Amino acid sequence: MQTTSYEGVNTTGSYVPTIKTEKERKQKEKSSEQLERIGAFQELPMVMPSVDILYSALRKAKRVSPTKGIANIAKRERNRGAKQLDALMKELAVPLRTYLENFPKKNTLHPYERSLIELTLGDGNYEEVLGKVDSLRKKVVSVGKEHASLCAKSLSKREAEERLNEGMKKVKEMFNHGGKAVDDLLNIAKTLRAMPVVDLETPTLCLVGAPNVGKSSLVRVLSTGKPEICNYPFTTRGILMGHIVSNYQNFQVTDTPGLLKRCDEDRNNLEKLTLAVLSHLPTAILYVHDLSGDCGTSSSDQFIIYKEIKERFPDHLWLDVVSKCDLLQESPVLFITEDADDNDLKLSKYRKLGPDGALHVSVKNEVGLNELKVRVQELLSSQMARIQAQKSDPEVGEVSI
Ligand SMILES: Nc1nc2c(ncn2[C@@H]2O[C@H](COP(=O)(O)OP(=O)(O)O)[C@@H](O)[C@H]2O)c(=O)[nH]1
Ligand SMILES: [Mg+2]
Repeated sequence: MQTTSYEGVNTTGSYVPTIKTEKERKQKEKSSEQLERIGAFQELPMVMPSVDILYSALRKAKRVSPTKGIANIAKRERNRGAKQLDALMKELAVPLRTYLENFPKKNTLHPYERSLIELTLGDGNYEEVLGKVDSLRKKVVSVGKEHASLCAKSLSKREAEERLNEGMKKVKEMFNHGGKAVDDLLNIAKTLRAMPVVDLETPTLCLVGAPNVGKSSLVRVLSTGKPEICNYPFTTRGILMGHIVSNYQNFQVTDTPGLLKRCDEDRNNLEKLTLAVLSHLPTAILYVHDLSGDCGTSSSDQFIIYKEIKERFPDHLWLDVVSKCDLLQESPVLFITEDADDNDLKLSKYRKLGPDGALHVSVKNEVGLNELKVRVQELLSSQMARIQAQKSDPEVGEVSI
């Protein structure tokens, strides 16, 4: 079955109707299921420091008394010892099991959250720490059981006491030794919980482009209030997040860290964050081009990055903006590293005007800003229509530009 795309608002003049194949349709459906599932970081359990878990478990275990009615002192003592060791084992193992059950498996997370985990904690670290907590739990259970059963076999009061003390000591040592995994888990939860919250149902405009092209300045201009600074834990530079309120509708506008011309393997976490946002979140793109020579990335490099991103995200709603037009001169700026490339017509056109249909703006001289706001408004309204169509019926969510 093939579904023809719904014709959304065309903001760049480059609208091409697309035909969706069955496979693409299924992918879309999958992504609409995921639409509901973001927000796992805010639901992570509160993890107690390992020393607190240990001391609380020891305290509780020591309060356990022997079963009533055992007259024989030796029997009573070994009953007490076995019960206390069993209690200690449970008091330690149960919280660990609860954590393991409530920290989601990475493959069940929304792909955006999965990327954030990788960018923040490093590849494989999340699973590794959870694995260590699980092996600590298993050790607690086996060592606890072993000593409880040894204690239950004691022949005298004294032996039972000794076995109890020895068991307590062993479990304590082992927990002290492996407790770092629990503390690592606590820190992971803290870090992930502090991550900026993303709302998949609020249309978001993402500013994309090379560094210093004027993205943050435009976020400030487009925001109706004062933009907040979002801090992702792996970057010291905050990312601006603003809100646009119009006709009682609320939109978001956000910066992404600048992209440089290089291959994916060489990209730093900031660039990877930009790609994760574009790959996994339903955002509209406002692509910023600085052709004035002011940003430090040559026009030809910007053109290459632009073409790559455009090719990579063909389904995103898109608007091109040439920034800092107050600085633009008659003849385009050429970096020393660049060739004149007179034969490349597309590039020489890009150097002068940016991509076809790009809006020229200047934050400094307030040129083009009103038109930009109107165009952004249109873009976000189409984004809203997409989100709602996808939400109410994934089949109708076949929207593409
Ligand atoms: N002349 C001029 N400078 C601008 C304009 N917009 C931004 N800038 C300057 O360009 C630099 C980089 O801007 P910024 O918004 O931080 O860029 P970002 O790195 O893409 O977020 C800053 O020094 C801004 O003041 C503009 O319209 N005209
Ligand atoms: Mg910036």
